[in-house]
Amino acid sequence: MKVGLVGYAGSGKSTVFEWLTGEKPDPSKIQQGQTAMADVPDERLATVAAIIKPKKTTYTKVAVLDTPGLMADERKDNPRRLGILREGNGIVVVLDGFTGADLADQLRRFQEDLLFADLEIVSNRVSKVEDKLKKKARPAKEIEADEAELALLKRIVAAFESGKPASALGLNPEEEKLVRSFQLLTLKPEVVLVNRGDSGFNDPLPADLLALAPGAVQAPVKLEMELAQLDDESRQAFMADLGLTEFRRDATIRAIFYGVGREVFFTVGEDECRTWSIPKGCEAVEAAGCIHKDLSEKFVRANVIGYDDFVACGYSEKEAKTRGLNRTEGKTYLVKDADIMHILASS
Ligand SMILES: Nc1nc2c(ncn2[C@@H]2O[C@H](COP(=O)(O)OP(=O)(O)OP(=O)(O)O)[C@@H](O)[C@H]2O)c(=O)[nH]1
Ligand SMILES: [Mg+2]
Repeated sequence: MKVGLVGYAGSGKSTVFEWLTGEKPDPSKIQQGQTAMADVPDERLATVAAIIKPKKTTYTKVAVLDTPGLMADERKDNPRRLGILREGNGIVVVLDGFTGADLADQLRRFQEDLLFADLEIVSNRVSKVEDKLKKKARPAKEIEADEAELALLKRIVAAFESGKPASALGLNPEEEKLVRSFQLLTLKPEVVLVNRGDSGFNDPLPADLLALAPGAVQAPVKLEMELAQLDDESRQAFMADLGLTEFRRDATIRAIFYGVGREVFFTVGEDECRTWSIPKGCEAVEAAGCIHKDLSEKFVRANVIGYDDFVACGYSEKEAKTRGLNRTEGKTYLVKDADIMHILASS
């Protein structure tokens, strides 16, 4: 699971990268992009671990990719810079919220750049398919497939030309499969993060920004990193002075994780308690595959306890069984966030 930090040059992507992952970006790798991992904090897992006291507690991680900033005025090189992002599962748009630049305007322009980069890819493909269709003596089946692809590509181009992202087309699974290899940026889930300076982080986000990105979040990223260097006493004094009630890093990682459409399930035991990253609402058999490919291939059933039931049973699987709250589910069971699961596979 990988998310790419994107935005205009100097919006604070590399600062956010360090804030989220704890790793300093290597300046020599700016052009090709660089990745580091961040734990996805989960208070529920912390509570479970405090009670069960396993030997090991493991939080699922998200890979964070720092990318070179886009030029606001010179668009020509932007599609190349955005190309680095294509393999990511989601996008975090970092907006400059510390120089007073208009936030909604930045986001609008940035989304146009994403469209522009996708348009270039889809238009190239349109030309290729059109050329193929000009060739004579090809099997009817191939022609049919090319015509279907071309019709879809043209629909996508029309959406781009009217300023709509590919995600607005509501592609069906078959259509998504056809365009999957293009890794369209405007099909990827997007989270907007406003990088605030030393003030303004408690102000509500502007309504015009929220109209474009209802789930947008904000944090004083650089300030938090500076405060983290201080001893406890000075930090608390500064935070009180500044009106910063808590660090927002953990909440931001969670907002990103859930914002790009992920959820977790839990495995619990004396050896290890752990969260596993899954696509929201996936089937049990797919969730099993997130632990190990074998578990999905040889899936037999899953024993599931809903998180709230687990809490109500005093975090005891035994108690859940006694009360009949430990359910047996099959392959197609739709996993819910924080379900406690035991996957059973054939040997
Ligand atoms: N005052 C202030 N400066 C910040 C803040 N966040 C980042 N900066 C500064 O802005 C400059 C750019 O920050 P970076 O994190 O390198 O921005 P970037 O988006 O990675 O830039 P490119 O990689 O060049 O696109 C640096 O000098 C940062 O120290 C902030 O909240 N307040
Ligand atoms: Mg940078």
